[in-house]
Amino acid sequence: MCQFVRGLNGIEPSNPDTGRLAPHRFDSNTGRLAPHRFHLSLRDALRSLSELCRLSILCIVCIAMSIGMSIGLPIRLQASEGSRPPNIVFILADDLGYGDCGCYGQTRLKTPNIDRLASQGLRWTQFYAGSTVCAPSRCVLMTGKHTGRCLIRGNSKDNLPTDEKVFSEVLAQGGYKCGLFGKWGLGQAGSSGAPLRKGFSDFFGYLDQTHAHNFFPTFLDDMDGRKQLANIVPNESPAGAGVASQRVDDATELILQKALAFVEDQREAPFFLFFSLNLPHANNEAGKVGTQDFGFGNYASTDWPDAEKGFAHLVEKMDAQVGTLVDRIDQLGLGSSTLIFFSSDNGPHHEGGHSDRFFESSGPLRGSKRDLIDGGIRVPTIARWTGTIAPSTTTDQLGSFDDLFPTFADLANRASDVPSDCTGVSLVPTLMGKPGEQKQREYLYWSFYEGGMGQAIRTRDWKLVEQPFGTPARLYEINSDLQENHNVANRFPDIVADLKAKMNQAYKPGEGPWVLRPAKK
Ligand SMILES: [Ca+2]
Repeated sequence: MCQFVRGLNGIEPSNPDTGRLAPHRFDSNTGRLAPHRFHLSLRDALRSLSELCRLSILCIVCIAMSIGMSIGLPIRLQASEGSRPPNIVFILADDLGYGDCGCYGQTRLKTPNIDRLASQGLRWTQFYAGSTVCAPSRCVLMTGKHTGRCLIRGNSKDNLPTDEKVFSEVLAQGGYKCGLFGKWGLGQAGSSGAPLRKGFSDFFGYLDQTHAHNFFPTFLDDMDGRKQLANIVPNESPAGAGVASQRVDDATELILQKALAFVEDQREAPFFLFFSLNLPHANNEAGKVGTQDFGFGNYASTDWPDAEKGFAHLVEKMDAQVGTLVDRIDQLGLGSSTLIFFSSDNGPHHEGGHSDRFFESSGPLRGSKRDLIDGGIRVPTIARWTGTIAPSTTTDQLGSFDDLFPTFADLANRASDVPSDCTGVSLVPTLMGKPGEQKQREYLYWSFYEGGMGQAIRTRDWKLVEQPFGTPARLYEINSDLQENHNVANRFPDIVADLKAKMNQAYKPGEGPWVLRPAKK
């Protein structure tokens, strides 16, 4: 299409040897149109007629595509078979609630960059994280298996084993250059789960998730091992957690700079960038001042408690980093060849002195991190792909982190590499604005192994929650009862029995501590 437009403008001469269009001249000897040539041979005439037909068809195609793009119709340009697959940028916030962003109804916390991303793309209203805490959510994301099947089902120092396939491996096998910048949490240094053994060629950040609590650590890891930073952290844990007494190197900014450099270095191969923020998570080791490592930013003059000013600035900092990354992608002219997917790994925290109620971080939902009601697991989620995903659109299509392995593999033309025990489905039809082609899952499922443990299941219309595990399950008409306040289990015993059967089907006991057990009385 570009060649045609350039030819029409006369910027680039046409040349039949290169297969480029010749809109001005049709003389195959010169490669130029000869409008005043009256004595054509039969062969020349047929060739000219053929060129005209080809030109007409391309004209129609170009006009149709231009009209489609101008009115925002989603057109699958990059993911079609045989074309170069899109770059994929996955931005993952840490503990960002469903109601923390302006585009999801927040009024006091300002998130202009995330809101802009939503205005340029598709905003999900019913997208779910893999779990209600960090590590299992990321395990679901990377392996495409929900927490009734995946290996790492709680915050731990477990390492993904060699034979546990993650989607970055599939993308790498498909020719993608994969970079991880930020928080990992699925494999310690030198282990089978380390990023470089999971498809990533580039890494800079935190391997251990408690290390990632610390915004000013004494070290970060990259491909070659530890990189010392100038911060001083008294009583630092072996993993690197703690509270800095001297803050010199802001890890979040160092990580952002590495991510930007990774994007700029990409010229040939398609790339996958996993920008895994540790914002707006609190520094839990800092206790009641765990949101205040960066001060208060533009919220310093508010009359809010310091913990809330600090939290607001963590969100502000996260949003600014998202904006910087997206702007760089656009400045490099990669907007139309890059899917940017933004989400959060679980619901809002109430740590570091912060209350998730202060800003109503769960929005219209109830609950927060560690809950299996929707406030703990339904997360803000946006997909932008300039020229392919229609701007300013929303979808109520159910989606979950285990859908992203098949989605990204599908985009990379590697759908056949999705493991047979993946519990998700490709969401590419939804991204492409073709809801009628979207395969629907029978249910989404979560199990949780902290405290009283629990499990939950979601279908299109229903949500069944058994938390603590072993207590009577509560049934909610989730679409009309977003707060999950009205337990209708007694009115619909057949629905409860059906969903309980599906829970039993979904859950298989895991290894080690990942076994559901009723709390001891
Ligand atoms: Ca988290």
